Amino acid sequence: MSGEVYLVTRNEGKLKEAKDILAPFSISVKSIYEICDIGKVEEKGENYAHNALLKARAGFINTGKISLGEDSGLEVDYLRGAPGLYSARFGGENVSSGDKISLLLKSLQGVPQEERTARFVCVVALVWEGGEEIFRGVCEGYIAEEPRGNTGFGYDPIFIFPPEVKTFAELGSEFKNRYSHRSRAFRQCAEFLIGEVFH
Ligand code: ITT
Repeated sequence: MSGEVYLVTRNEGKLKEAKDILAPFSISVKSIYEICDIGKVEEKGENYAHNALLKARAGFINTGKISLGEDSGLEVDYLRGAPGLYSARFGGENVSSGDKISLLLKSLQGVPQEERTARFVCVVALVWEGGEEIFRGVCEGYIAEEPRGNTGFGYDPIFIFPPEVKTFAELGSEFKNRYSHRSRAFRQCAEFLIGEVFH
């Protein structure tokens, strides 16, 4: 491995994807919670970048390790960008992914395909002794009429990737990790780490 970074997340789906995306760069990703219980980082920011930075800074301040924070969300155009920044809390705290999906589909009932456009956004913040950097990835698609597929996490069963006309949950992790918002953000981060951070 060329280096090791710590991701500040409690989301197992994100952690697994980050590990798989960075493995080909020989970068090992571990959860910060494996080495330090830094508690829950409040997402008080007004945008993805701010929230991602709050997480990464909490990791670095508590451990001194190269820390990554990631904030992501699903923006649905018909809902004027909702749930967006509040994707994890859509419908309330502790609502299951299945219930979030049902709620989202209900708010799009009867809306035709051309108005169901949406995008996944992922912002990764890197904090290390040399400074702070931000990387952003976007994946455009649209929202399915009903859930399909059983891989991935969160909204994957209702997010259709247009070139394949299949949901991320149908396409599987290998495919998703090639084209997703998270893949786009983390790969930029990997290139920066290799070029500027690891010595
Ligand atoms: P951490 O803050 O601990 O990292 P979280 O799940 O609370 O975990 P976010 O605040 O960034 O993370 O919320 C992002 C939510 O957006 C996430 O819980 C999913 O519901 C959704 N989401 C983000 N990326 C996704 C993806 O690749 N597939 C499906 N849903 C995704």
